[in-house]
Amino acid sequence: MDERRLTRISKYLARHLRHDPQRIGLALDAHGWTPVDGLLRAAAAHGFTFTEAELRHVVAANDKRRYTIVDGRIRANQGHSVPVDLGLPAVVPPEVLYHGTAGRFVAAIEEEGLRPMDRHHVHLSPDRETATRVGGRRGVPVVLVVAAGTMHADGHMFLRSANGVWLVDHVPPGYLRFP
Ligand code: HQG
Repeated sequence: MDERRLTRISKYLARHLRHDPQRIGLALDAHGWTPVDGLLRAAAAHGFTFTEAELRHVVAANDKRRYTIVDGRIRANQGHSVPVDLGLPAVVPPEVLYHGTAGRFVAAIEEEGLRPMDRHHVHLSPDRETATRVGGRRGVPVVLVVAAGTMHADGHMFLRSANGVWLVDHVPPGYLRFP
């Protein structure tokens, strides 16, 4: 499959499995799952037709493993704005994690810490390289170092998504190191 079609299907999945299932009349269950055949039908009925083989290829080839298919159902692994309970276990984080942002947000983050904004959680990366990529989506990347070990010791709960993104409710400014 050509790269452009792959990306188009992946972005279509992000939109409808994370943010706006209702736009194509899709229902997600409490844990974010929806039947694959229903998704294919709903997409086709709303003007975008792709096959189950293409869908499976996108899920398998996705650079960030954003989606999982199990038993004929599909869900996004993280990044939702609609309320879903991913049922992720709390895990002990490494001593430091990273957050990539853009320079123009830094002043507000120094003031308020990291907030989830439109998502359920603040997303943290396991390494600088990933954080730089995440921050680069929004401008010149700035990488913040998060004292995850100390946060955890202080009682903050950390979750890890199926594709290795760390999730937390909020990072108060005292746990952040700015460059
Ligand atoms: C910033 C992608 C002002 C925050 C990535 C970020 C990630 C604040 C933006 C995933 C703030 C929110 C998530 C505050 C945070 N004041 N700005 N107090 N607190 N921000 O997209 O982390 O490709 O919701 O720094 O790889 O950029 O979708 O979060 O710049 O894993 O799979 O507000 O999205 O994954 O932006 O990215 P986002 P994010 P996917």
